[in-house]
Amino acid sequence: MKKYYLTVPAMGEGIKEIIIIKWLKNEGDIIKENDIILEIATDKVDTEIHSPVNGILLKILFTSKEEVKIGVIIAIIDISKYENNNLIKDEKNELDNNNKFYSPLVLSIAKKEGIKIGELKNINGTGKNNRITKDDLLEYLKNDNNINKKVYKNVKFNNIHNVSEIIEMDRMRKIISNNMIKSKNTAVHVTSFVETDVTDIVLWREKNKKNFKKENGIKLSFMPFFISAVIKSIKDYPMINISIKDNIILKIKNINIGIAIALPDGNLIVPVIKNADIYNLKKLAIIINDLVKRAKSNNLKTFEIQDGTYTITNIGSFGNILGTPIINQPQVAIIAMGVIKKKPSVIETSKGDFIGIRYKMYISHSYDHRIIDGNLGGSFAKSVGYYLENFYDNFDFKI
Ligand code: CO6
Repeated sequence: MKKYYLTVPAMGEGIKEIIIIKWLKNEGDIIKENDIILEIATDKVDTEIHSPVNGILLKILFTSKEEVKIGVIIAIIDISKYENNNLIKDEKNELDNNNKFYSPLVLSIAKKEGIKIGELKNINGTGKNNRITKDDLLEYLKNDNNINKKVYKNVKFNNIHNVSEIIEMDRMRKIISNNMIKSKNTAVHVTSFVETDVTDIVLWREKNKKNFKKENGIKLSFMPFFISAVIKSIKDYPMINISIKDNIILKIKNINIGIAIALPDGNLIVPVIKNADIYNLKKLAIIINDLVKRAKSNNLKTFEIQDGTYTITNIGSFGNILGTPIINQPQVAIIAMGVIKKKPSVIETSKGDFIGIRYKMYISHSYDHRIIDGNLGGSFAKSVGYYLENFYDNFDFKI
């Protein structure tokens, strides 16, 4: 018998082990090259392990919820059986009485969601030979409200009569939830607020955005300006770009800026622009555009969400004026940019004060009071406001 030993692949810098979420194949199942064998989680992302070979799953060596180190063998696949053509015979097990073929992954999702095999024939398959793909099934579940057919066997509810729907948290939500609790239990969060006048940026962007789009094929949002102002402030206040380990402070050389991106499914991810200080506005705009696009289509790589040293969240995207964001551990601070709004404002001139209409924005800066006191945390926020307000003197805005 020829055996293939399936190991946990390298998952990127800093990841030494994974947790098995669940096996999508059972011992004895036919495996095709690229089939998803199991779902795994790291402390950064959930992902899947695909089979690099055709064969039959002979032995599963670890069970769900077990931690396994990178490189360790987790399953044995018998690849000689495939060569003997047993697959063709076994595939018949996956046929319904209409002789339609369903992949093990589709069957496994259907089973989980309480969809009977007979019901699968109602779904239009977009795969090869009109086969139903995982996406077809997920779309069906979304549109047809079939998600409610899922049976929650192990959950006891006290007050079920007033519940309209039961939704299980997906893995990403669970990770976010755990990270939030961990951060709140680790850092002593406090938040300082400043208001800044971003009129120059708004007017300059308005004047240039059409041309920018024409030349670069992407839009020029406010994010590159926010990031540039934060970078300048980190250079002025390097003790913001740190991390704490026990009682040790680690000053970080690189400025790696995380940006919070809201995902279509309601989750949130924070990709990181490594060494963000080497880029001008234009390059930042291009990088952000790419990260946002790939984040929203679930196409980020593990290393792209690692090693952030400071995080920006643009809560003005959804019209909020202020926020008290939670620090992304092991960082020590996070900044939230509020909505930019026109406001009546006092303008001081040599000929006296007058009221004018200005574009104003609140900045909220949450920081870990274990290590950052109000003076530093508040001054940092003020500095970001200053750089945004004095845009013409401080930005490389040649686009
Ligand atoms: N004010 C006013 N208008 C804004 C602002 C602000 N702050 N930000 C964006 N916009 C405008 C923007 O200019 C666009 O206008 P047009 O150019 O005229 O079309 C429009 O809103 C849409 O911008 P978009 O969001 O598409 O692009 P942007 O580059 O500004 O933002 C993003 C990218 C990834 C940051 C954003 O899409 C996003 O996901 N934002 C939400 C992030 C989030 O959910 N943060 C919450 C984290 S939890 O912080 C938290 C306080 C706690 C609760």
